Amino acid sequence: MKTKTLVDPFAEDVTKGLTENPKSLPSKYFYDDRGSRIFMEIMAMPEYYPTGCEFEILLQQSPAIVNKLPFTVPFNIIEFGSGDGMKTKHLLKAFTEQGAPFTYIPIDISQEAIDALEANINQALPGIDMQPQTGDYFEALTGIDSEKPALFLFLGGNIGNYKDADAIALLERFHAQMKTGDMLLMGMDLQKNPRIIQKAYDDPHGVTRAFNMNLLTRINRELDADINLDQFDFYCDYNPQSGEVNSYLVSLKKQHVHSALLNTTFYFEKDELVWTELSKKYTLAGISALAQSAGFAVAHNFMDCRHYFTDSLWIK
Ligand code: AVI
Repeated sequence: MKTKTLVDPFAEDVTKGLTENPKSLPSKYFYDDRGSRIFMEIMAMPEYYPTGCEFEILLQQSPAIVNKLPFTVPFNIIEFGSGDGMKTKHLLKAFTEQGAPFTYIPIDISQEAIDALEANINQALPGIDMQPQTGDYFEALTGIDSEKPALFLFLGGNIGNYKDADAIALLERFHAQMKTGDMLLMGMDLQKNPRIIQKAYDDPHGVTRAFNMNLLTRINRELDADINLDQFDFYCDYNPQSGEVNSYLVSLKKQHVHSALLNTTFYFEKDELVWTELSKKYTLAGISALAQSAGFAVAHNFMDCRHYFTDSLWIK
């Protein structure tokens, strides 16, 4: 039988998450190739409003965002988790039209995403000064000209997937990389009618369900496990008082599953939950408080017409 020492972070995190009480699996593991494709399907669903809202903000308000920036000398636009750049191109177009002297530095863990981004941006804005980086956000920053003022971008609402303490820790790391006067544009989902939020995550097409179940498929494939997907369900719940969507996998019976690669058996009670994701929704007051606790001040909130989502501009 194949066995594996615990040097692989996925193996370590799965082992920890499925032996702890309560059980959990980190949502960052949703995004293998299949998971990334399912996430694209989520973003295309009418019920999943955040993507369309942020698209509207950047399409319609990029000139206003550009006007809020104080930079007069050449500056960097550094984007964390840029993906394929389809939204950001509207912002870059507004900068280009104003003759702003910038270098665009997109950073993404996925080479596939960076390749798509380069093709998209080169086609939409030929001649743009672009220095794409693949890999870890903070490692990628070490090679960048840090003398220039910078606008940092963290779009898409990704901050909502971090627990409060982890969000502050991440924002503090951004803060430590920034100079006084540098700015950060943060995509953040806002609290709204709870039914709208519930439907975006507990979608009627079963796409978010497939996104969560794919974690079990990934464990089967990468850790040589024998999980029967029919014995698990997906459940998610928006709590309008806390502003949190929490997602879970639910064991439908008392069962155990075995990973041959880890040489480990994991035990589940009937109806036991495995927490898979937090997706936090903010109030404007909560956004100010979060900014402040990481050392920033909110300069402006750029919201879509329904006030569902904000691209919140912060200054160090
Ligand atoms: C990537 N992130 C901002 C998404 C969200 O809305 O929390 C991930 C997601 N999970 C379920 N649907 C979408």
